[in-house]
Amino acid sequence: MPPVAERNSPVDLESCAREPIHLIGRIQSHGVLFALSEPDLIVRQVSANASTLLGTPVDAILGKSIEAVLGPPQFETFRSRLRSDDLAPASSLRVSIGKPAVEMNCVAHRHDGVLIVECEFVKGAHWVAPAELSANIQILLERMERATTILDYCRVAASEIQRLSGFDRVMIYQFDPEFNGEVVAENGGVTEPRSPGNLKYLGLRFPSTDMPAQARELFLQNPLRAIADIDSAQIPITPEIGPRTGRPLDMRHTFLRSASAIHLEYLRNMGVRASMAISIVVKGRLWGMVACHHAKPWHVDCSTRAICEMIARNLALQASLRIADAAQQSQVASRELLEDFADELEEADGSVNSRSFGGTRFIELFDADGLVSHLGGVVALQGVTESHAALLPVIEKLKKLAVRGIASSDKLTALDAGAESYRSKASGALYIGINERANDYLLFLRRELVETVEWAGNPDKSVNTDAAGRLSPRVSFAAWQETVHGRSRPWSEAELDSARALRVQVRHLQDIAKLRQLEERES
Ligand code: BLA
Repeated sequence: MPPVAERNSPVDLESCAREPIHLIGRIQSHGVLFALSEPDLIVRQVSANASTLLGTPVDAILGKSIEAVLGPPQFETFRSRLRSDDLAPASSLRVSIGKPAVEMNCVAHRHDGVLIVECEFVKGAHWVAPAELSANIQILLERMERATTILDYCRVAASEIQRLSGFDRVMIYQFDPEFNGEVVAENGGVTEPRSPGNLKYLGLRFPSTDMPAQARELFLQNPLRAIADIDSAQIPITPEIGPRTGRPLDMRHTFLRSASAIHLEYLRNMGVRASMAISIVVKGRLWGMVACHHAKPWHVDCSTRAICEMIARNLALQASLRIADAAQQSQVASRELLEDFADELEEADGSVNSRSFGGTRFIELFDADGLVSHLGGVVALQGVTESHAALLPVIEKLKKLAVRGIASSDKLTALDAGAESYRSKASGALYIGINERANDYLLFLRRELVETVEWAGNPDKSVNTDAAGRLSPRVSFAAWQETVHGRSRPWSEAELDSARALRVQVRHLQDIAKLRQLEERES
């Protein structure tokens, strides 16, 4: 139990995020796991259920070659796969093992100096026959070709993953910058008994605490995770500490790993018995997740899982292309504007001052509502703004936060409580520090965007702590409305890029103007 000081406090959530889920030491019961040393291929750790499957005590499996488990012909095939380094999950090996012999799909990977071999039972698993699969892929490709927006792609991916995997409900949710997720596409979802008043999750937001930082990190490394039955037995790995490594088995890349108890309780509270989650990774960051739910135990075989993973990868690729496209378009627009701006100044007297930013074109470029410019000691206000004096505390904070002159916020009240008084006029700001010594800067402002957010359950009660300090996830996922005040539309990466370009341009123009003045003085 954590020390008293750590209980009932935000530290609880941090400690949740510190749970080493990759070292959980248990697997799900629809397979067996062997951890081998190389090159001798001796079993050093094994899941306890191997004993029932093989009809031998665990001690008789440990310390022997995996050849004793696979039998000589299968062992040869297995060994040649290892030599060819062909260990991709999609290339599973069908083996027949145990007494009596059962069919299993066998997948291997290397991690932390250990060769981990996972075999899962074929019987009882949902799979798609090759003929059906090719028809499905054709339909998928046609629908993807017709999709024009990221949202279209999400919808196609959700419905095709549902069709292939057979899950009751398939959702795509997208993370915001703080890793709260909003369900943007949903298919199915009418059979879950626990959520009768809440049959749809589409449009609902889930707080970042539902999937803590270490789970997100794990999902970057291992993009697909399936839980066949949240109530099935959890099988311990034995011995717990690897005799060669001296550490618990690192299971981050395994697919049989048991899930953290708190997450199993979360799924139980949602009325979910089986789940599959696939990461959508864009530019090395989790963009979103595919979340699949089933009201009964549901196990999807590895080849079908691999296809679902491919669909999620394709979605990620489409999302990154669209994001890159949008960034390029805004880059072109800002470059053109900056070129025109430089030409006009050239034709005038060449100096940059607060009047140079008159008109609405810069406000439009940054999709802002107002602009405060402070150049050469002169303040000019355009569009919707608050007085310069009232904005000064926020400006000072942004100056301190600025990286190479740029800082932004979509919640000014978080920087200065005084911003509450003018939040309807300015709730967000983009600060461009041109010249620190001269205290020259531009401050673009955005108005408050009052938003009604529907959460899946009250986000302030996303975690409960009982008298003993034990954490548990929330029980209700019913839609819970929150009106968000004091926020503006967020500043996009492309807008921050434009801000950097504008800063470079204005500094350059100021340098030229200075040189000119010097030349004029000398001549
Ligand atoms: C894991 N939480 C997850 C995963 C998802 C979510 C997708 C990983 C996938 C999985 O193993 O199923 C969250 N699932 C969702 C959301 C939806 C969904 C948002 O279906 C919406 C539709 N969870 C909590 C709290 C904690 C917590 C309070 O609610 C901790 C204090 C922890 N979530 C938690 C942990 C994991 C997790 C530890 C990792 C589970 C594991 O893989 O061992």
